[in-house]
Amino acid sequence: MKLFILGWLVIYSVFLHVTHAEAQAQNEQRLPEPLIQNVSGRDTVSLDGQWTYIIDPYENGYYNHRYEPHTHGYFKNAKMTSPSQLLEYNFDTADKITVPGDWNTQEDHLYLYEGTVWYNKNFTFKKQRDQNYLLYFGAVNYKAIVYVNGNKVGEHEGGFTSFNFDITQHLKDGDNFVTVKVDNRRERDQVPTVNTDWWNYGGITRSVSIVSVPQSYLSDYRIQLSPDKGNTIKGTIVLAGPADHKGNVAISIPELGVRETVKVNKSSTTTFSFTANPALWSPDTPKLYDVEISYNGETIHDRIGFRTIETQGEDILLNGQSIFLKGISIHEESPLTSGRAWSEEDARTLLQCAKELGCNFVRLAHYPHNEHMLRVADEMGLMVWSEIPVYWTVLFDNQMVYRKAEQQLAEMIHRDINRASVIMWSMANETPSTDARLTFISSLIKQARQLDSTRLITAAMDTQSSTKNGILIDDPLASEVDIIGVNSYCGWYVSEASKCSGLKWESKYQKPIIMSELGAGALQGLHGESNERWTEEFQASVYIHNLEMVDNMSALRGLSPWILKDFRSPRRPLKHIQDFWNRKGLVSEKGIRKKAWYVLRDYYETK
Ligand code: GCB
Repeated sequence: MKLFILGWLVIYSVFLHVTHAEAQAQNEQRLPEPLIQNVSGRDTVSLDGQWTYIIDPYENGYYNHRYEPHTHGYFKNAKMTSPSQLLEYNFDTADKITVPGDWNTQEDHLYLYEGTVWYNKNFTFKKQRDQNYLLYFGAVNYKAIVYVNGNKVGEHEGGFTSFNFDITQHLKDGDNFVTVKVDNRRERDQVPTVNTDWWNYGGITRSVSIVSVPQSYLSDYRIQLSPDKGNTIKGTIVLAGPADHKGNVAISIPELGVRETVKVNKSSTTTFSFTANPALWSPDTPKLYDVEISYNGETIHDRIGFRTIETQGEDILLNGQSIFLKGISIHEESPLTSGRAWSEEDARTLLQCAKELGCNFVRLAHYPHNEHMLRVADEMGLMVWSEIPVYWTVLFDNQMVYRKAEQQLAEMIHRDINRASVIMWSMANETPSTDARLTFISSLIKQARQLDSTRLITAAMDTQSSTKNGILIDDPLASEVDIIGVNSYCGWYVSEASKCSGLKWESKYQKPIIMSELGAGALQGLHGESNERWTEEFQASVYIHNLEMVDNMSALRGLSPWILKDFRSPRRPLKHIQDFWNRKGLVSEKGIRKKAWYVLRDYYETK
């Protein structure tokens, strides 16, 4: 009997092993190809518009087929194990949804939905000989698994960064279909983790396109002013593709009389430098140059500004001159629809609003925003703080989580490396001061400096100590960054507004400080005394006293109060006041200015 049981145990464990191996092969993660630079300056076919979708809270379309590698999901025409599944889940009868766009604000029944939704798009295509095709997503929140004509082409995790897959072998002349499994469930081991103060908008939230490139193609480039030598432009070009790299890359900047040729060799990365005297980019003169880069039959157009940014003691120097950052924090939420912002019009409206406030700086919180925001900021002359969602309590002692954060950091830096507006990369927001967190964020900083040594590093911290007279900045993380970001809610979460003006701030570190958050909530249109919470007067009073307070901080070189516009947040349920909106906006969700708007605008006029 004992032998019999043992025999079964052996057989069962072999079975388990095989099943596990099959599942692993099946789930094999195909990671995106290296991110392609400047999609909007290339030859593309847009897949934006109407897609069909199926809501799948139980992941039926995925897990029912999890052991058959080629029959994932609900695709029409795919070989299915169960015909009944095919009948029930045919995309032909499915409803339509717009891409780009979050699902929450498009369909009432998806307002609070968190889970899987399958997206499908049918399209016709004509392939050109000797071209390669990359399927590019601006962003999908949070996890995407992508199929072309029923074949899995890859997956991506992280809701705010771009990714692309080479789909050349799966794309056909004539009818094609792309299917995407989108899952926005919050999990403890994600970046961000389960707890945030913003809406978890799900869906294909940014544009989708097919980019056509030659067999050997220019996948990435960076062109910028050398930080140490004023009249030198330097850069890197990165080639990719199945064919051999040979020939020249031509770089021209007609307005500067630049026509350079860079010889490529078999290796994929080449650096170059040349002399030029560009007019420098700054908020007052946001000069951008047309840049043309050609290689192997492809010509890419870009508009690039040239400037330097550095710190010296407690100063931030833009083009060698000390500058004060008059900023505001912004969430990527549309001023037009109150859903996730993605369009150029959204970007123009949000950033124009910041300009009218008197800003020369914006903090794009709390994750990388869509590319329009950076390109419009370049054009309008707004300096940018760009950040990854290492927010609150991500699992700092988990290596997988670290890799996720590092991946998002690399994707953020890659995409926006040529934007003059971006002057600093932020690693984290309000993280608890522990050893694990210090190791985690210090490693991110090291990585960021390796990827881009030309920009400043920051992090927003709320971990200061109290002293007899006020507050001491002593978080060890502050010693790792170039600019110390401080979030402080004097008069709202702590203390009373009138007591804030007298608070004395000290810092252990000789570095520039940005007050990266301050603020208070107010329901636009609600009026009362300045000590009545939720009134516009209360919010204005908090601003008045906090601005007096920051004026006494000797190392203060900028601020980005919280926040431009009221934004949706499930953490804000207070009936008739919040109704799931964080009310700390200087304008309401409809764009109506509150009293505090004018307080900050007047303050910036004097700066
Ligand atoms: C913070 C967070 C921000 C919140 C804000 C608030 O400190 O960084 O994400 O939305 O406070 O309104 O409480």
